[in-house]
Amino acid sequence: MTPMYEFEHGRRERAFLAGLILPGLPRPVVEEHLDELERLVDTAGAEVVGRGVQERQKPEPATLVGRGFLRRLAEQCEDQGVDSLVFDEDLTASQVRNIEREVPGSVKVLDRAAIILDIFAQNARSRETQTQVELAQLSYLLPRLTRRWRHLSRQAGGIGTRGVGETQLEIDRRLINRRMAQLRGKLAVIERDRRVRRDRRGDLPTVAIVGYTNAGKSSLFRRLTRAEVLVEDKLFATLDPRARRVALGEDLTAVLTDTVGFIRKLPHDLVAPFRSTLEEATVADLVLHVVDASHPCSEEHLRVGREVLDGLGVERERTLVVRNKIDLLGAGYTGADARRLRSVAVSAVTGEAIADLKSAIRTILLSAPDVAILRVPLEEAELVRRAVSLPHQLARRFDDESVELAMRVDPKYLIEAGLDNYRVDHWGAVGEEGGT
Ligand SMILES: Nc1nc2c(ncn2[C@@H]2O[C@H](COP(=O)(O)OP(=O)(O)OP(=O)(O)O)[C@@H](O)[C@H]2O)c(=O)[nH]1
Ligand SMILES: [Mg+2]
Repeated sequence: MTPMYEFEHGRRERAFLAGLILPGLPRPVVEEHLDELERLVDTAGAEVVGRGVQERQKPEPATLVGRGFLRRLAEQCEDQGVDSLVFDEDLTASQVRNIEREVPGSVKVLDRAAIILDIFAQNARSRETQTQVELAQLSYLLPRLTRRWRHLSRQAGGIGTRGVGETQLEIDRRLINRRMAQLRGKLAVIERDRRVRRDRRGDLPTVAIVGYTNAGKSSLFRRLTRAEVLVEDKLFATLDPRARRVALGEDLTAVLTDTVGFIRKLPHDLVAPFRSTLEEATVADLVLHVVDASHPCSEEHLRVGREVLDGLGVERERTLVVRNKIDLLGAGYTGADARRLRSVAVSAVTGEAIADLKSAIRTILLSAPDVAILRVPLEEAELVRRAVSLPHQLARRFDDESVELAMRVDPKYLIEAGLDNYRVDHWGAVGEEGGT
């Protein structure tokens, strides 16, 4: 896949950004969104030379922004030698066509989704991610291809050439559809392999790290597992999910997964191929929803993440919010947020409160509704033998008098084994609190 932005003679492409202020969407918020778009464009490899915002009651159906404003944008493009005009809103196929007519012929008209796809294409490493990205690109391209061909055939003179254009269009569409079917087939195979791999992890509990792009997911993954993974001050640095074991004290090990980041206005056809990546979150015993607490839009980031998780069917009870980057918050930060329900405040970079996070993860994993905790006196040798041979054990530890076990087990097996009376409420009755 060729990146959208190419360097010719060391010159960076020049981009101009455009946004819309609508009722309920005040200017500071729109400016924040454009800041984010600027980071996206920069990550994609182009230089942002300016931006313009228009205030309107509602979007103009044909061109998104008003005619007069569009003319001013066109002038800016002309004056500043702009290569691409990037809108923060999603553009429909016909909006792109209408805007293209108003701006200089050399200017590409793009939207946020096009930029995100471009970054994805540049950052995809594994076969699976490359397949997903290509699929997303083609489904983005398909409706726009229609438009471009119509556009071209009209330029070539309408009557006479129209048929040619349409024929070519049909061929291209057929090719793209065939390619998309192939890619879907390939993904089905890859996904099955992944499921098999996941099953081999056995009974270890799984924890998935999700959150807005650049929140510090990979940093946290690295901090918790001591694995060397790519951490970059870039959007969508991580596209390929990776899993690794993490010790949560001496008696409990979990499998931790790092995942692709979320972003606002991520179009759905783009998300679909990534669902399988995020499937790690849907099957995880616990989802760590990481947010950059130092970011001015951290609440919006949380909301976007929450919406994606809701869409994936991840219940709130299975989520722990991790407010990251607290080292960047001023001295006035008291840590009060940390006591909010199901939320922990940490710094992945300094390591502050990472031990608290680990013990919160432990507590949640071991107190899940489907986990039973047993404490059996060692002198009951037969019961101990039965208890330790039950399947799906998560954690186990001893002291001189008893053994403590945490397992996912149907209560009826405990009754059958005569172990029901040995259930206790909490993990940690034996010996001292596990070293975290
Ligand atoms: N000061 C500070 N910086 C952090 C912290 N955690 C992460 N960062 C920085 O934030 C940037 C993004 O970190 P990553 O770990 O790559 O973020 P990510 O969520 O994996 O990002 P994507 O994979 O791109 O979605 C990097 O520059 C990190 O060094 C933190 O606790 N404190
Ligand atoms: Mg990452």
